[in-house]
Amino acid sequence: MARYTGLINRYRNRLPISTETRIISLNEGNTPLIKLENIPKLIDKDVEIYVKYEGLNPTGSFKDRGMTMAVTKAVEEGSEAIICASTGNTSASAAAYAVRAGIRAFVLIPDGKIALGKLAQTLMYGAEIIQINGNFDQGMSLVKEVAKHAPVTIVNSINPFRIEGQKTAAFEIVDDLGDAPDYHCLPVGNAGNITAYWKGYTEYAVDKVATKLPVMCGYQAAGASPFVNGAMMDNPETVATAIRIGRPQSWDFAWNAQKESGGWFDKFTDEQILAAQKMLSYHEGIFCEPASATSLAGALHDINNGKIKEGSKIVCTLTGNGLKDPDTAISQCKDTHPVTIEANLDAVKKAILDNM
Ligand code: AN7
Repeated sequence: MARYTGLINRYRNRLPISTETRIISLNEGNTPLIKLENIPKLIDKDVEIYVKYEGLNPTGSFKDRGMTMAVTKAVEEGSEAIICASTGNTSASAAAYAVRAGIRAFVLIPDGKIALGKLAQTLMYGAEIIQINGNFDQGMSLVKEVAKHAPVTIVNSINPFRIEGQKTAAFEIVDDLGDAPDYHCLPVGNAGNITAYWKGYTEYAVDKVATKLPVMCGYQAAGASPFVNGAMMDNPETVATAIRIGRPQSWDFAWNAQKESGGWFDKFTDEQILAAQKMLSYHEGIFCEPASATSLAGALHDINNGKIKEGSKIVCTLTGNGLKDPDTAISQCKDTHPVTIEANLDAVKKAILDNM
């Protein structure tokens, strides 16, 4: 058994890899599946909710699962540069894995619309950052065009190896729970992740590792909700910049996951998304970025209205770490200003006793 070095080694018999392949890894995957203890009591419902905390991947998001595979295969095929369009997390992940591999990374990002932490990472990993006066969808179409004219491998989720890597999140959940959950809730932007989870759950069911398949619930931001509208859209807008996407690349795959699983799409306002983000940090000690909280916002909504049945086991994917977007977090806590006091015992004692 090879020394454990990330998800490719763990699941190598289910991935398109050979014994000769040089694996580009940062020990991604194996993220915690955390059972919520306080929120089910707060909502007074008989449900088991688990969160798959993908913010603990090496660059702080689920993108690392797909990137270890995509960059491994790009290097195997002799590629010397990768490229992606990104709302932030893909660019950070691509940049890190490119460094690891010793190849170049070019990333197109919407100017001023990516969270601070993601920009900081991408700069520190030394990627070639190309900011465009446009949104993710425009960046994506430019990337597809330019890849025809320059020797660069696209590592967005239209690269099938991205989906292969990301399907391992479903394997880990089944391996942890002993079977598939009843419902799987996740935020949907480009829809690569919902596609990947469905592929993973399906493969495990076909091989009888799992006895059932979950109902897939895809949740979007109200201002960026092409699946809920049933049509692609221009000018998507949401505070959850990670999912500020109007023209999802995995359109057909995601509809397939919804139909085959008997699931659904729904949308939530920025206020609802931020309330779910705060609830999770405030009541469970789990800090995710705004887009990620869309999965919990949706789950709670559908538990309340009975679409998700009581007695069920639900998994929500928390796609990215809360530290990715400090600006949005701090602006939500305007009413909880830290106190500043004199540096002496009496003042500290008073500050504590006044608050007990
Ligand atoms: C935190 O980084 O598209 O539905 O360019 O960063 O698979 O696109 C990010 C997407 C959810 C949506 N949560 O996943 C990018 C990018 C977070 C994300 C999504 C993203 P998909």
